Amino acid sequence: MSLSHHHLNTNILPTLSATIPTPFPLVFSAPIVSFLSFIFYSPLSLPSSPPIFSPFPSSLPTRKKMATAFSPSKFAAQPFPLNTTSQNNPLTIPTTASPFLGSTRKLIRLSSSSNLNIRRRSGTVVAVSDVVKENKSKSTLNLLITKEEGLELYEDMVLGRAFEDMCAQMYYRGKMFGFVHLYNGQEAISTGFIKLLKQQDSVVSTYRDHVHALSKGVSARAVMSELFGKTTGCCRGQGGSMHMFSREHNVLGGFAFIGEGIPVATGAAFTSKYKREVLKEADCDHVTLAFFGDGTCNNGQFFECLNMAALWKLPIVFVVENNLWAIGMSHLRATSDPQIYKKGPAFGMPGVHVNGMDVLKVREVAKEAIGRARRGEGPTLVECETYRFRGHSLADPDELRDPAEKAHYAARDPITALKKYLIENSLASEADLKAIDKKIDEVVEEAVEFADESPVPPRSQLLENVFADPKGFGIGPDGQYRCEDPKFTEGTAQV
Ligand SMILES: Cc1ncc(C[n+]2csc(CCOP(=O)(O)OP(=O)(O)O)c2C)c(N)n1
Ligand SMILES: [Mg+2]
Repeated sequence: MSLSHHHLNTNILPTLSATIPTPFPLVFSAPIVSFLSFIFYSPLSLPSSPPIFSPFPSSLPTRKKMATAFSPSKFAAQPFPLNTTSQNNPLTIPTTASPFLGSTRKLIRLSSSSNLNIRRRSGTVVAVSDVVKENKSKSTLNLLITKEEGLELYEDMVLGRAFEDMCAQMYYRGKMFGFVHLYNGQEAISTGFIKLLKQQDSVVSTYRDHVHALSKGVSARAVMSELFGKTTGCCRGQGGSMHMFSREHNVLGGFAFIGEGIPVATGAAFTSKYKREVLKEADCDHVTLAFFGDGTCNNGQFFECLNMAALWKLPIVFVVENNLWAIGMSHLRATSDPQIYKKGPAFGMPGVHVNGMDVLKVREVAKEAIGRARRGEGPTLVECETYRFRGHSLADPDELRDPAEKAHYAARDPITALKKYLIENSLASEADLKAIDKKIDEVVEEAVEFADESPVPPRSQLLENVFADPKGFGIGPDGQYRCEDPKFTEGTAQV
């Protein structure tokens, strides 16, 4: 039976901590995290001055040429000689024209009135690049994917989109508390990468994590219930939107503090290598993917982890989801060299730029990078140029970004693009795709129904897993602190 969302009771979700005296900060409880997040995330705290779309109208450098193939092997073997110049560096690849950030160039010129001088690094770009060539051939022999693969990618992207469109509805109906950040528009990245992984491989995400969890196989029910704060959620309702976690699927967390997940991912990759090389578990070839945004790349943890990953040749792929904005801060305005992929070669690993609105191109690059990690050849930095179709979070009215820019990227919707490819290449019919849309609608409806009917966590769960030594903390079913119970002898933590 399909649930009519118009009839959902919007008042059944009390914020647990609101009714309970809390003598200590509940570091990991969803409401408090949400509160902290509010301080960080609130669009209300942004300066009220009009947005400056870009500070540098005409001073962008002449675009360099980019290489025509992703060729990480060029980076795998030899170290960079210290005295190598860009002329004689064997790793320097002549570059060809690329659409990189060029997509916004016109808009930048149009909308910018500021005239800041931007000092740019000169010299040849030392980087491999995207340009997984589009195959124009109609022959099925030369297609980038099989029919089955195409349908799987389509289904996963539609799941991500439909699931989150539903999240927006539920959020505005008061079913979710805290902040909720959607991934609309960026689905090609999650799908293009994660659908190539094995169960044992790990994924680390940010607060924009629902779709990564879904792509990795966490059920729509478990993710929706987590968003609803219910016991059936993948963190038993204790994590909420920004903290998806699944041990079974090796989703090692969504992280609310930017850059926080990158060291965790680096540690997971280190674990794989340690198991294989030190503990001699020969079949341990697990790969870790770390997803994070463009703004996060200006954070120190990014650089530290790139260094360690390259130094120890860890099986990790750093996937930058460059949606050109960090809340209301333009990437071009905040970053000394906006071409993030170029930072890979600075640490001795390949850096690749790819059109993140094209799932097939993302997938081709992902195959190379994941394969490289699995073969023990070390890390790769992949920058996916993308765009979020909604505000930073559902609390953001999204008034800062230029409508022309939004329209520009809306026309590149990755789902529409894949649909077109599948139909034009006779890999799927309209009817095939409609059937998938319908199936996903049902999955999402059912997930909402399930989440809505699931129980809220008991009060006693509120302080679980918060303190290293749980003795003395926790609230019993009677609402009293367990430590005040004379019979209290055991800890309260249960996982
Ligand atoms: C350490 C830290 N500093 C600041 C913030 C506040 N903050 C939340 S999101 C965000 C922008 C991140 O932008 P980006 O990395 O591009 O990711 P996107 O939201 O675009 O996916 C910032 C600065 C935070 N969460 N953590
Ligand atoms: Mg961003």
